[in-house]
Amino acid sequence: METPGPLKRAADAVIDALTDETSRPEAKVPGAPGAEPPPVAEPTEPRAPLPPSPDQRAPAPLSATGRDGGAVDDVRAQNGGFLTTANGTRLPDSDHSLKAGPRGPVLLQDHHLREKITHFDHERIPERVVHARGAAAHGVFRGYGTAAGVSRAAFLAEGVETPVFVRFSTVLGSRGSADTVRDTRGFATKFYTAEGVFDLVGNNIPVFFIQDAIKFPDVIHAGKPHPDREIPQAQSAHDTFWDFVSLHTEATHHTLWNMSDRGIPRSYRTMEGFGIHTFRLVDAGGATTLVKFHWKPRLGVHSLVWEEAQLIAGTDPDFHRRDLADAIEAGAFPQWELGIQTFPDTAEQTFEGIDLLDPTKIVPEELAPVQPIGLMTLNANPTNFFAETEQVAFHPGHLVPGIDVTDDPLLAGRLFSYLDTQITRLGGPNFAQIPVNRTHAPVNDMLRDGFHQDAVHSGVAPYKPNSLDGGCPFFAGAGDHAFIEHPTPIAAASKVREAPASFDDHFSQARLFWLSMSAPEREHIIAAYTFELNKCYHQAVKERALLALANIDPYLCAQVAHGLGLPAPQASEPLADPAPSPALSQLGQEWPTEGRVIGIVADPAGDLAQLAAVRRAVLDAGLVPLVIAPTGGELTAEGVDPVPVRRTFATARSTEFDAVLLAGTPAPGLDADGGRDAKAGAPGNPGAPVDPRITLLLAEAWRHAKAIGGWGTAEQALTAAGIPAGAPGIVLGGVGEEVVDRVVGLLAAHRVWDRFPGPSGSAR
Ligand code: HDE
Repeated sequence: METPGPLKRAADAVIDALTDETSRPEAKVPGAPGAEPPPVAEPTEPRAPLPPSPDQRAPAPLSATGRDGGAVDDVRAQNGGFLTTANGTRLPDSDHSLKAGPRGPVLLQDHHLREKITHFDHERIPERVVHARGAAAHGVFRGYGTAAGVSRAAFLAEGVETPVFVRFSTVLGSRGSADTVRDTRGFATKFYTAEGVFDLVGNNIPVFFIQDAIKFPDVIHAGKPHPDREIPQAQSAHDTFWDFVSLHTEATHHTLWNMSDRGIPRSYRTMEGFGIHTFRLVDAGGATTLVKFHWKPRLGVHSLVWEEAQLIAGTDPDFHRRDLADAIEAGAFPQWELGIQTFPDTAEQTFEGIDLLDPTKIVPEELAPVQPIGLMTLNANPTNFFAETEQVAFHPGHLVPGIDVTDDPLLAGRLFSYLDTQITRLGGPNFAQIPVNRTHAPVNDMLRDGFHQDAVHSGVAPYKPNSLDGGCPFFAGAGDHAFIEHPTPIAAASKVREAPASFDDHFSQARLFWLSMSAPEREHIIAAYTFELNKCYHQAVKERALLALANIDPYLCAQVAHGLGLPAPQASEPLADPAPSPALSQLGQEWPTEGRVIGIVADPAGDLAQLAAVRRAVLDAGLVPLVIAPTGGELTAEGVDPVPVRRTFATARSTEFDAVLLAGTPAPGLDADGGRDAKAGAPGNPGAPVDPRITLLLAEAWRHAKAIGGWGTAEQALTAAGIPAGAPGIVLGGVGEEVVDRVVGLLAAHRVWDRFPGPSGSAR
């Protein structure tokens, strides 16, 4: 199991492109489409297709049965310089149907027209019933070897590098919905191991709404748009969702996580991932350990604030997918450590009184620390969204020797569902042969035929036992890397439709989560519940939702009740008294900042040499600088390299930036009139000393607790936006590069939390 060549080649290509700033000086500012800059005039000289961008990679060029035939990476890409039919016949024209004379009629014999239109008519496949909206990346997982004592899985051994494909997603929205909605996020990883594919199909929240898979259609029907008007899209802020979760109180813990900042991540790169269920690891000697899987982002856990999330849903609905692709293109490869919490595999399957088969429960990290077992680096973007991100098919039943499942009733249903759903979505039973789904291990499966069969099977005996094909294929034993289900004992029982009594505790861990939050995080939770429930029409639904809150915390309940204009009910059962888990809070540490975006507001009349130096300092710190100026193009001055403008005052919005720098105070641009750009204020606005779009940008950055830096005349712009120069997270200085240093330092804590005082005035 050596590092496959394509992984390193792709990573090297990105790094070369980044370091070769003579050929692509703007390579560190991501987002340009295409592998090379296009000419203004339409190219007419036939040439081979352009290569993919250096940041992109396609699935490994293996056969449908997992064989490496030494094919080149782009063996499946478009080929040849001329337009052809699907069968490779060259075409002279694709703009005119074949007609009887220029005015028609169109002739039925036009096979090119029919092929083009027919294929187009069938371009769509059903979107996923849940998790339809997503984005993905290629990468590599490197085992630390620290799991060797608990699992025989070969890919977890020290130094083994395994290619991975990861798809992040929202749950409720359709394929075209906005990225930043309040929702749980999917975090699904396909490991192409030498022992077969292992899929870890997890979420960014460690608990689930329901304890039994049979209720999954119910919770999803409640969360999806109402069946009569098909609204609202990608939202939980509506009556059917709250009707269900308030009647079904086992959803309380997950709902609380959704209403917390975890429901609106800043980036896929800043999300934790969780396997949720307890899994059973098996070591080389057959000994078992129960575990929960965790992905820990190297950049820390970081979220949006709700107003940002709402603004972005309008200004950049692709915010998360853009962020992931841009970071990888810029060489800021996101990384996560895979970790496990381990528990003895006892007959009770509990740990410290927590039922390990109940997927609405966590085990606090303070009770069972997360032990790192490997590092995942996402280092290449997909080459084709449909072929890879849309067609990838995950399945919790894709297991490898050393990783087995437990009897969590939620997991049991998933082991059926994921295989089943692909048959409709991907049009038949052969989806494992789609390039992105192909295993990197040899396949000899005796499964035959079916729609879209890509393998060309040989032999005459796809059955066992046989003698006609020499008895092949043969059964594998434990020594041949076979997946052998662990013979877990099952206690004598009767058939019942019941849950264990421990599954009845619906509130104690919701309270644990609440008590673990800092003051600003609690305020965000109160605001989220108040927002969502105020969007409901039915009084009964709101009253019922308040009953669940009363069982979490009286302050939370009273504040939300106040916002709804309703009385706060009393708890229906005694409040639990759990020890808080500090690991659940997003505050209190510092994290790396690479790949974060800094907006630099340029004053075209200001010191451009200093602006260019600041831009360079931001790049050197591994962040992405986007210069904002009154118009597009370049800012030029005698003796200074031209500074490319990436956003104008009309197109920039604060939500795109993690921090803002002010290179002085820009006067209003020519278009700073509400008649043309409503952001500038009322039409006919006589104008101010500062462009009003910049005042708005600063005011938003201020209330979203972002660091703001400036030099030269910058203080004037701050004053216009009502921001005190000495306030937390405001950095003014004489030298731009020093300001950059201090602003990047502030970004390490993600936000300037002191700007979110709790009602008591304390920020924490
Ligand atoms: Fe899924 N889920 N799920 N789910 N799920 C699907 O499979 C399902 C659950 C998760 O990027 C579907 O291929 C049932 C928990 C992710 O392609 C479907 C139940 C967790 C993704 C399905 C659950 C997840 C899915 C839809 C209740 C976290 C996206 C399309 C027992 C541990 C994967 C598809 C991707 C997708 C069924 C609950 C995570 C219908 C029946 C719990 C990340 O098969």
